[in-house]
Amino acid sequence: MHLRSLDIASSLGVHRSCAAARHILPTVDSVCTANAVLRELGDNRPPIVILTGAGISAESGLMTFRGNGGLWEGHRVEDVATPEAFMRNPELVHRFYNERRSRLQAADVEPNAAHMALAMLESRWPTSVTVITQNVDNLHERGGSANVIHMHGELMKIRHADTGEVRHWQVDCDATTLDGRWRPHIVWFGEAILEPEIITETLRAAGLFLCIGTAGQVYPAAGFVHETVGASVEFNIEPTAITAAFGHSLHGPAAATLPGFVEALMMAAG
Ligand code: BJW
Repeated sequence: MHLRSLDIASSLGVHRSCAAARHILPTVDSVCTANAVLRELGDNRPPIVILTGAGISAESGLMTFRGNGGLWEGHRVEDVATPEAFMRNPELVHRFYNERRSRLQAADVEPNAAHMALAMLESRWPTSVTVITQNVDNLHERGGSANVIHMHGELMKIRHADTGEVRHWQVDCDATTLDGRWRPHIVWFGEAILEPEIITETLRAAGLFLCIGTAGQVYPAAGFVHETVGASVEFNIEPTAITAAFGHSLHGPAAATLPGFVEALMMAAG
């Protein structure tokens, strides 16, 4: 193990070699990976961009899309989350989002240790930290992150189908809401993602790309790893469709793997 790895590992209470402790202390892998990334960065502390997906919110009690059969009331997400599905059956699509909006406001749904770790990183890293999330929940903001781009929209907002006006919305929405022309503020398949120019600029400026809890099956997000240069780490409970594109992978629940990784980065940042 590199000398600096030993320093950071022991100060975090990790005393075994990375290989020996891999199956005993999950945080050892996190610290080893952070140290490998720090070696790649050298003395640089470049802007960090973080792509998150449904997996980061799984431990907060929100369902992922493609796990457990990936079905919602017998529908694939691809069949519910399209403009055509909304035109065909607005009640079904509104119900899909109403149930998720309601669930997001349940007392037991709270940001987890992974959301908190990213907020801490943003407050301590010497250059910018940007979260680009595919998630429509608000757990990054509730966890303390301020620099968040919601590329697929937000559950707690609705949008006017004709004017594009966006409003904060906490209760159910359906064809009788206001003037009856409101839809979830969500990017469905076949629709353009939000903030594409800012996302492209942010990816180009980054020197470290972290990708957390996404299956890597939905584009353009799944291609972001190819738009960055520099170090990259994927955090997921299992290998994904895009694992091979990353310099490093950490397998395990994000709430277990991310805090130790972030802690080691922050210690190096001083
Ligand atoms: C854990 C964990 C734990 C579990 N810890 N990990 C190129 C090639 C082919 C197709 C396309 C292409 N480019 C575009 C397309 C078409 C399409 C697309 O990608 N189709 C695919 C099916 C192939 N893309 C689009 O249509 C996009 N728009 C677009 O490209 O527009 C072009 C355009 C330009 C200009 C004008 C007009 C058009 C839009 C995509 C919109 C996606 N929308 C959805 C639903 C809406 C939001 C919502 O309801 O919430 O977004 S689909 C759904 O998938 C949702 C998610 O944000 C998205 C990604 O899912 P995610 O996050 O990866 O979740 P899961 O469940 O799949 O995976 C969870 C992962 O977590 C797993 O890997 C687990 O292992 C892991 N995990 N617990 C760590 N504790």
